[in-house]
Amino acid sequence: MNHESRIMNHESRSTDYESRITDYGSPIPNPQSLIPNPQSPIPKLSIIICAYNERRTILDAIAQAHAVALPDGWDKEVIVVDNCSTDGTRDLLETVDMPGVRIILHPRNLGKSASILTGIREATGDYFLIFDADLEYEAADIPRMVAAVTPGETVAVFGSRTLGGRKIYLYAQNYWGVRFLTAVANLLFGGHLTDIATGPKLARVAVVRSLNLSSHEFDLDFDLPCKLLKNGYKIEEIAINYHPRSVAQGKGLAGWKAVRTGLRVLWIYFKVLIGK
Ligand SMILES: Nc1nc2c(ncn2[C@@H]2O[C@H](COP(=O)(O)OP(=O)(O)OP(=O)(O)O)[C@@H](O)[C@H]2O)c(=O)[nH]1
Ligand SMILES: [Mg+2]
Repeated sequence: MNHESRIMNHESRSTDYESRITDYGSPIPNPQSLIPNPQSPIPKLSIIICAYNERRTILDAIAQAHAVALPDGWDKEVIVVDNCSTDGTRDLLETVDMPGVRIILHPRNLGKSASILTGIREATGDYFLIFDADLEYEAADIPRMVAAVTPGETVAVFGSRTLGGRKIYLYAQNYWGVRFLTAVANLLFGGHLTDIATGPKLARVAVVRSLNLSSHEFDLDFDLPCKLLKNGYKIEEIAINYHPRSVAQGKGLAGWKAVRTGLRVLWIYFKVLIGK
């Protein structure tokens, strides 16, 4: 495959791109990306891999997502969004040449939410699934999540790390923090979630494009479930595996940063509650 068609460097058309990033819901230059196979009887999954300085795992993550065998009748594509990595991840991405794998390069670091929004905008699938590049989650769980989808009916399936009473966190602070934030969201928006902060979130592209989601830092991970619930959509959950990395291995969400994130999440809930 031609290299240029595989790797989309948005620097070259940054005006288009940045306006799409900051102004979700505005006219999108690529109209095809708005219509996820409306006539196709075959449902398609867009696996979105967001990466920021993931040199250690990025190639494995892409290979695993590419190799995933979905349930019968499902098609798939892989969209990798590099968030302006500076650790050599980009050099590795230059070497990726697999059918059905697209690489998108952000011109500067825009936060994880913006990367997910880029993936959703570029998706040609009916559903998308977020798969973290640091391999804290397992690609083997992707077909199990897809198996829970009834195409056209299901809106969202989240992978839960705590369903069934499991405690597979390394740090108690993270476990209780997520339990607390999940309980507050359920209370405010009428959900029955067990793990709002989970990485692997699968949802219907057309529905999510209509939600006007925040592109700030990690907001989308919380903004998405709150807005789905507030709009009356059901979120299903299935138990998934999780291999949390330690602070020594690069875990960012620990200590005061985790506390600050928790407070920000409560602020996101408040904004969704008052309709912002
Ligand atoms: N931290 C961070 N991650 C990003 C960014 N853009 C994309 N990502 C990717 O988003 C995914 C989740 O980010 P993580 O930093 O692992 O978030 P997390 O799992 O909640 O936190 P950790 O405990 O640090 O693993 C990873 O694959 C990142 O590479 C960014 O701007 N910052
Ligand atoms: Mg992680």
